[in-house]
Amino acid sequence: MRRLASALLALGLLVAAPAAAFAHDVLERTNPADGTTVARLPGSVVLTFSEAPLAIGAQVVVTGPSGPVSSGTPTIAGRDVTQAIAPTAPGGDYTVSYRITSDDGHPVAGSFSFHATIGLDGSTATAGAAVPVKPASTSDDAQGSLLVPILLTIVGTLVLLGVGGFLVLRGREADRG
Ligand SMILES: [Cu+2]
Repeated sequence: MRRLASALLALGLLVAAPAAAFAHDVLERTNPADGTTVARLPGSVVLTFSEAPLAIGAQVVVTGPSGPVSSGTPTIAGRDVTQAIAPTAPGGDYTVSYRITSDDGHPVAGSFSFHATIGLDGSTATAGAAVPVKPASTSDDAQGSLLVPILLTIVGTLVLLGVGGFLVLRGREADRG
């Protein structure tokens, strides 16, 4: 009985292991973390995924007040994707956009933001120029989400006008008959 149980367990592990290895990789944490302020801009940003991404097609673009400051291509070590930042990068608001290939073959993309008080070049971020940090987003449908309520309002108004007109006409006919 015990043998059968361990045989079944081994079989279960054999079946489960590949399924787990081919799941969609999701971004678990970043350094610096999304929405945070760091005293000094680090020499690199680190993105940690739920599983090790594939070595192909990884892209990390770090953009600050002076434009893109990514230095070289990202390196993948296990679940960590590290992107170096150019030593000329100033202090200020930073957005990191990434695109990796999940170990199930699917592309995974998104972005996160942070603020660095002092840049790698030693410059201090000007207080007045601070732009509100926007939340991490994995989709580009911000405009679409505004368009839908507007369209619904227009359609709703047209339907109400149509129903209202129909009722008025029917009322008139009823009066005549
Ligand atoms: Cu997937």
